[in-house]
Amino acid sequence: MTDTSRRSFLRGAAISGAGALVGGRVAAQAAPDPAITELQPWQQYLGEGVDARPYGMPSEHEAHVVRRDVPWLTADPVSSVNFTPLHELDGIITPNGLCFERHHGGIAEIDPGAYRLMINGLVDTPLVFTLDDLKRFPRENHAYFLECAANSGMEWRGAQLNGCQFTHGMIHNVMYTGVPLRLLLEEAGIKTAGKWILPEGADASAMTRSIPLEKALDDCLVAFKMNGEALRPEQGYPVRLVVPGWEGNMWVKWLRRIEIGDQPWHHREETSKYTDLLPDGQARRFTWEMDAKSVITNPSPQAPITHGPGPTVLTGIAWSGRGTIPRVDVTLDGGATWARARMSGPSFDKSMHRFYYEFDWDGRPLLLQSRAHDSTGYVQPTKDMLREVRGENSIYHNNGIQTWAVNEQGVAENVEVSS
Ligand SMILES: Nc1nc2c(c(=O)[nH]1)N[C@H]1C(S)=C(S)[C@@H](COP(=O)(O)O)O[C@H]1N2
Ligand SMILES: [Mo]
Repeated sequence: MTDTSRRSFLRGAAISGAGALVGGRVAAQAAPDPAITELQPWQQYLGEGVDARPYGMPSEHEAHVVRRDVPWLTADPVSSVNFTPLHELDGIITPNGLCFERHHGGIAEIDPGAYRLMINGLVDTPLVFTLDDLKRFPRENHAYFLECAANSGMEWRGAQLNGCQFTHGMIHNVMYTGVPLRLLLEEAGIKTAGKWILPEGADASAMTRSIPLEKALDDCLVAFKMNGEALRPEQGYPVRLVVPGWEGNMWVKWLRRIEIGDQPWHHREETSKYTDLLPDGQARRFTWEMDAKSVITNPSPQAPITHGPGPTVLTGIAWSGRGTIPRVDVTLDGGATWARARMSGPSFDKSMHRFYYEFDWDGRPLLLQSRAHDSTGYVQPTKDMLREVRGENSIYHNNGIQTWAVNEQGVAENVEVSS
């Protein structure tokens, strides 16, 4: 190594404090690093013992990693939504305390001893199950994403909210344990005329949605565990309906009753809400499946590039209500050139997928986008392509490609680049 190259190498190391990235590797420090040479406070006391934290919480240094709401979106927090901090997470599982919440009448606090699930309507034998009764049926474990159909709904007419937490955070991905709904329906015996089910929530909003019997018998779960532990009150404790791949609104929380009928009920949440007005004045309805979608979570407006030019890790999530995600493409230049991202982590049906793209940032502005391909061959559309078909009046089911503009400082912003 020549003298000059050695000097610039050392300068690089000194500036970054904890060791500079040189050719992708962390170089040793030039000057003594007090984080190494000084005795740190936590080396000088005995820490708290094993029972100090009977239910563990994240480090105090992670206190900023929380669900957040957008106060002006809704008039009252009991009928509102907050958002999963996607830019702080990795892998595919959403921790229970960070799953976004959407309530129409606040959180019902149910005494599990007084919990009952009724099955009535077009059945041979109307049944009532306690929580203990449900736990005597064979259970299954599945990781599924739940996405509110209104996710990205504020972005239809152009870029609006500055952060993937707010543009895409009405999603969580959880490992559920539950009883296949099919087993409970078989226990009651569906009459030949029975073609639809109406799950109903025990909260003050008494959430109800019509679901075709075919889906109910296929893969719906009556779930009582999330990521191994009891459902959180926010997510429907003690029991919620899991409707894989379909819009979050149908995943009735605090599930108290399932009625079987011969036709849909046309309730509020499937007429005035969760429908989209098309340009010709007709409304799309019963749009249950969530189309393939993806978003880059880092870098993003809440997670700028802070390390300057050089090796950079781009990551994000992708999902489809119709299957798995075998492929995600990313572009750094607003769609002029695309590269294939690296998928990492389990690829489950109707579950979140994680992708990475490592690149050497030259410090020039970037226009970042990701594009998901699902196992049916469907490719995530641009926002312009969506608007061509759907017009400008939609709120729900916006799965268009998201763009983040990154400037020379690494600051990222929500913009729209679409064609
Ligand atoms: N009983 C009941 N179930 C409900 C709701 C509700 O308000 N009450 N909200 C629905 C909507 S619109 C969505 S998007 C999901 C949100 O689930 P989460 O709060 O676990 O994120 O629950 C659905 N199930
Ligand atoms: Mo929703």
